[in-house]
Amino acid sequence: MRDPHILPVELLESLGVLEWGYTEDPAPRSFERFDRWVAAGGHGPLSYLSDHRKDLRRDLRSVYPEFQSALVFLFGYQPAKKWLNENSKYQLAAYTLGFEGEDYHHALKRRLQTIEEALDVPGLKAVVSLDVEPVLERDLAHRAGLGWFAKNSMLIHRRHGSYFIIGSLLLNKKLPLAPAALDVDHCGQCTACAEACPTAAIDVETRTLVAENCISTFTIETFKEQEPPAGFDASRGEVFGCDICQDVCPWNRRPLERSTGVLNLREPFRFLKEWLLDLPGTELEGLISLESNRSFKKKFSGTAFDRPGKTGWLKNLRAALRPSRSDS
Ligand code: B12
Ligand code: SF4
Ligand code: SF4
Repeated sequence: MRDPHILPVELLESLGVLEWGYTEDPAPRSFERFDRWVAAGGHGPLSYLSDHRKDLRRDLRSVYPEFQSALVFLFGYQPAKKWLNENSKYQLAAYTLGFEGEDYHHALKRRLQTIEEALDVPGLKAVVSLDVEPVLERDLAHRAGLGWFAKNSMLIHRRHGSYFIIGSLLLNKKLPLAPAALDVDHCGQCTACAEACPTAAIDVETRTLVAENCISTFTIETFKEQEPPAGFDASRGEVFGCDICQDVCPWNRRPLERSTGVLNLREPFRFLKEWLLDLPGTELEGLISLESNRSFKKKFSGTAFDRPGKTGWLKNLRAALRPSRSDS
């Protein structure tokens, strides 16, 4: 953590910020790579990457015309990851529980707004970038000196690994901060992530994914009944998201060792433990079947889990609990 004059260290720590960086560069280094990936169909069913929003990613000024600089923050969720490793029957992406059970789009937006309020700069305006804006956020974090583009396609930070969400404030003014030193590759000869990916979704040459093959796409972004990607049967039974290529990454070992492993769910999200973590899978499938679409949405509203809806969840559970699995 640095420069306590711009942002107090205690405030950032209390908001779960692992590290932060600064850049004045509006243009991603990797737009051409992204463009080639889309042209080759790498985005698969993720049409929000290929429609009119694709070219908006070329320059941050198409998202925020007054852009002069950005503050980029890494919000960690290692405690939830460690807790899940030690306690869960299910394979859930840990980010889902990492922000007290609340959908990070809500929880971290508030935290970014708190940071914005703490910035004591006359005339400063800020726009939040948090996942859904047409911004190449890994590239933005890279330009802010926060890590390298790894073979599993994650942005990895040398000290903090990759279990973090990237959230940014796009600003209308420059701040008195030095430009960041850009990180270089630290994957070396390792290919553990590509070897561990059960659905062969990782292209180590381009460091991108075939999104259609990724279990995360199947379990989070696919809302209708459909077959899982080939190889899913060899996975660990992921019911929502997938952390396999991060779990095997050596850069995540130390950050997890340093972490507390405490799962902190606040009201009204405590029911998540009872529903998702304590029940055997077949009972969960039965419970979800009994809910109407509307009551399912209502129950999970405000969490990460309402995105695929009831149909999407039943599809996930059926795929994950096929007879070959023993974890139900
Ligand atoms: C679409 C999307 C997905 C898709 C596609 C993922 C993918 N890898 O492309 C799916 C649904 C599969 C997905 C899954 C996940 N996602 Co996602 N996703 C996004 C989203 C919305 C866009 C990503 C995108 O544009 N992908 C297209 C690829 C081509 O672009 P890219 O990922 O930026 O990759 C660039 C670099 O790899 C670079 N590059 C590669 N090699 C080199 C070499 C050099 C020299 C250079 C300069 C550049 C370079 O070029 C690429 C193009 O810019 C971002 C949020 C955002 N707005 O950016 C979150 C985001 C990438 N996701 C995130 C997370 C947490 C996940 C999951 C871990 C969730 C889970 N547990 O299930 C998984 C991880 C899967 C994985 N291994 O990537 C985080 C990643 C944080 C991090 N540490 O990197 C993000 C940034 C959200 C956030 N705000 O924090 N995701
Ligand atoms: S998230 Fe899972 S399915 Fe997707 S690339 Fe990583 S290991 Fe493969
Ligand atoms: S597992 Fe190895 S190759 Fe994959 S991202 Fe981590 S260090 Fe890089």
